Amino acid sequence: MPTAIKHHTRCIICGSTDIMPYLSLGNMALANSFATKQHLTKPAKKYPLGMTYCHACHLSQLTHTVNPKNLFQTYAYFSSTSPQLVAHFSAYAKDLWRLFPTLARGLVVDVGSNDGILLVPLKKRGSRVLGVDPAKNVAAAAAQAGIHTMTKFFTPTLAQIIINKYGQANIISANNVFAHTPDIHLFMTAVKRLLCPGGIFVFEVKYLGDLIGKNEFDTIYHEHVFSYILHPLVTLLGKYAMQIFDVHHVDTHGGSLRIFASHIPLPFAISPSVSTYLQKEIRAGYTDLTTYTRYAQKPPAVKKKLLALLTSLKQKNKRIAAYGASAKGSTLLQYCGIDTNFIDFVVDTTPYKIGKYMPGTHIPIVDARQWKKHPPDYILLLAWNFSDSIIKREAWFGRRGGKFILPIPAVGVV
Ligand code: DWN
Repeated sequence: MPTAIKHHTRCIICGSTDIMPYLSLGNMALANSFATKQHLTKPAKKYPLGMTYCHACHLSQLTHTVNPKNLFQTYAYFSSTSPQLVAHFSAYAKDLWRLFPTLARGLVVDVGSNDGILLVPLKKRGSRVLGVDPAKNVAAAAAQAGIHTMTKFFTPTLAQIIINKYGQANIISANNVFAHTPDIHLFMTAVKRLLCPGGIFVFEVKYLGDLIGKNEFDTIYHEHVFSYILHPLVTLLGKYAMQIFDVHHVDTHGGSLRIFASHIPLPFAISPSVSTYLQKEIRAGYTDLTTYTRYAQKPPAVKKKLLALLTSLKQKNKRIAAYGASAKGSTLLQYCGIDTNFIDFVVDTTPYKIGKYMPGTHIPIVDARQWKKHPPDYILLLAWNFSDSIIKREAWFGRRGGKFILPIPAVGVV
């Protein structure tokens, strides 16, 4: 089995050795490594989880990265489990057809296509679509939805195979995968080869500006090799004679950027949004290490407040459960040391996760029926990014006196 973990002493994007660690969340089990019953007796493999800042290109990257073969060949996350995400990607497909109708009619390759959450609405609108995702179990769900997926990692070799069979792509999309790829240069070489002249490379990434601004430290886990601001992405694409020409903020996953790029010379005008974001990032201090070292004091404050709240509730014999067996939930629970001493179970609607146990803390994951049979007094919203819709859909719980605990951006009870 290839080496599981790699410690980085250089910036992966620009190669500088002038990188400085600024946050450590401790040793953690992989955020989507849900344990089965027979694994409960074995201690979970844990890896250091921390961030470094590059003084040269302003990139935040993990101190240690895990071999993607250990993370993505069977995957626990099915994007379409969350109705809000299905709606988001349906609107995304509509936007692509509205903004680039001629390109959208051609071949669209979605890298990290998961269960086809973007390709299904694109295909319905008339796009020729192809998925790329190494997770065979999730690709099988895409196939059920009528989407063909090449179950490989995205490499220049795979790009050539796609070109030989389908031709170059008019649009390459990559959503919640561009931050997951340690060998981002291999990925970019593949994009450069596969994207047709005049085509667009559009990708969504969790925005570090929101992570810092809204204290979303639980979105740091080993799958997220990079936590991006726009500055290092400009540097990265420039290395491949590509340029960003538009940036939109979107609400997914606590706040993300949707970024549009193409080959130089650009076939599109550069939107003012690009310089606006770059200037905002400088003003906000995101190109200055002190912003990150100052931010590093916030996670311990959340841990202290959340543990104090849960401890006081347990002292009053309150029953507490959690909602959303999310990757971010794995980070939050492990970092705060919250296990079955506090939380009886985690509710989730993902069939793959039900009956398994949270990574590292081994809290059982149950389906919605179970918690309705034995409702707790409090429910900790691990999927806080969907809190509005969850609280609305589970209003019955509030009506019977149940309370929701929101951990992020600040600990509170609603
Ligand atoms: O990059 C990634 C981000 C973008 O998505 C992946 N590495 C994995 C994933 O992270 P996550 O697991 O933190 O994402 P979610 O979408 O916040 O996870 C929500 C969890 O809650 C899922 O397991 C589905 C579940 N859920 C549910 O059971 N009922 C969600 C909703 C909205 C619901 O109503």
